[in-house]
Amino acid sequence: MSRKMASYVLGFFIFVFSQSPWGRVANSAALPPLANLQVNEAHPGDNPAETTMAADPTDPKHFVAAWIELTDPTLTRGVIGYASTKDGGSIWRSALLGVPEFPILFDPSIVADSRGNFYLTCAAADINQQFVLLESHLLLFKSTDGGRTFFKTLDMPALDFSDKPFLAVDPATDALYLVWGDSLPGSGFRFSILFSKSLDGGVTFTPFQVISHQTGNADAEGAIPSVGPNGEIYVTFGNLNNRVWLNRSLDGGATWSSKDLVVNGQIKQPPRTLNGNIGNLEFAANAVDRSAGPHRGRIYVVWPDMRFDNPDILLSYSDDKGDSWSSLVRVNDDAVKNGADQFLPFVNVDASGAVHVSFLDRRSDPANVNFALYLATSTNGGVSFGPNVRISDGLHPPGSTGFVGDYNQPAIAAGRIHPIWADGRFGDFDIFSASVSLGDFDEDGVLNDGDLDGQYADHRCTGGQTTSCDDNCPGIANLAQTDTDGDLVGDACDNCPDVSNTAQSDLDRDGAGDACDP
Ligand SMILES: [Ca+2]
Ligand SMILES: [Ca+2]
Ligand SMILES: [Ca+2]
Ligand SMILES: [Ca+2]
Repeated sequence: MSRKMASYVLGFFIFVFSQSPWGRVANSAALPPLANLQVNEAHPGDNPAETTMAADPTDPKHFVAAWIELTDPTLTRGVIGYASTKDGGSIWRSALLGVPEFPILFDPSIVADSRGNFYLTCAAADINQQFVLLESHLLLFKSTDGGRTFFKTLDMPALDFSDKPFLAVDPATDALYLVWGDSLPGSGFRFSILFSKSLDGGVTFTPFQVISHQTGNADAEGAIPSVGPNGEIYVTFGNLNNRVWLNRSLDGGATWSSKDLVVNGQIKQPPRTLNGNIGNLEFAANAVDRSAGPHRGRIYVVWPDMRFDNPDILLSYSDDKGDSWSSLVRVNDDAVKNGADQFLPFVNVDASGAVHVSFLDRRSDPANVNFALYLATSTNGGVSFGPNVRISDGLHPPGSTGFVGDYNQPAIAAGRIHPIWADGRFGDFDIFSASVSLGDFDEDGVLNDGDLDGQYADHRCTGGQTTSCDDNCPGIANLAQTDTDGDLVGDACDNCPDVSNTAQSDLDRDGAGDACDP
């Protein structure tokens, strides 16, 4: 949430502290692959959105998620919703976290340390009925009981307005790194990026350092930290317009680059409000390869960009700690210039070095309103992405508020990725997740990389072959791998199953490929 948005969001308060009993959402015991699992407990009139999830390094089936729980239809009040699962995501137990002195909490970020403690940060604000900001703080909570309860360990007054804190942990040392936005005195209310760390499990934090160097009228917003294999700290942020920057510390946060490294300076920013009144704040995200694979240490950055005509997800990577950046990769694989919005990207790198980009996508709705969560995977270090897989179980509408959040952060553990997002399938927003096998998305027994050459979707099954080849429709179970037209796209996916069209272009997005759609 930006200050500009906050001035719109924070108004007409009648203070009500919100606290729900510990609720439970039980999903089906026998989960089909790619089942969508509700994470939140629905409260009438609520609008949860903006999600973050962390995995417990000591238990691969234990995850804790958090989101903003907007508790007023005018988006003027909110608490943090959070939930935990101990069975890999079929049963989630949720609760609300409120602080009496702050009518709205927002921008949650959650991480876990190597001992299974969870840390949750968020911004907090109070504002009067004339829309004047009375108080703004940065909060951090810790959970030592697996995400069942949280207690506050940090309550830091803002310089002006604390915005979008985000956390990272160095898994080798349990150092906790916190970044956020605020405006410095004399800056004319332009945001800078601030940094602080804790070396004692979130009990004490160092005085903040300013780590962004943008000049002129540029805001620096949307900071995301990550930690490289040798303890490097990388923080990306942008001006929410045409630039994404990176700053880094190679000494555990003591010193930072004296100037911001440009990840990309030619971004064409998608609209701030997408069709259907969906807020779209253009945050970039980053992740570092900590695997033992060939791209160990590579930094990946993703962001929304419409330079190719409409909002896409683009990626660039660096092998030299951010000094230089690769040429662009378009992550989403729908037809260029088809008018479909992709938005809210996040990137994770798994233990094998595969790169997973998740985002919201309207490619299958010609009206460009309803969306689904998609996953795009690269097994060649981000050089190219395989067939995008729809994780949502259909296209779903935005909720009544249009606030889908500014980010959705998945978690990976034990060979499975757990994307998390909000959609309005039940009317107002609810939070959903899925537990997705990284080796066999649809769990039909035909592996994504069935020929075991390390590359996803490079030798796809066809001609009756079902073994020693890569799944030809990796997001829909198709054990027979039938491919009538032999174009390497299985009939289960093929938008022209009788006409060879490997690229699957469908410019009018009606589900019939251009090759067979006169
Ligand atoms: Ca499969
Ligand atoms: Ca392969
Ligand atoms: Ca085919
Ligand atoms: Ca078509």
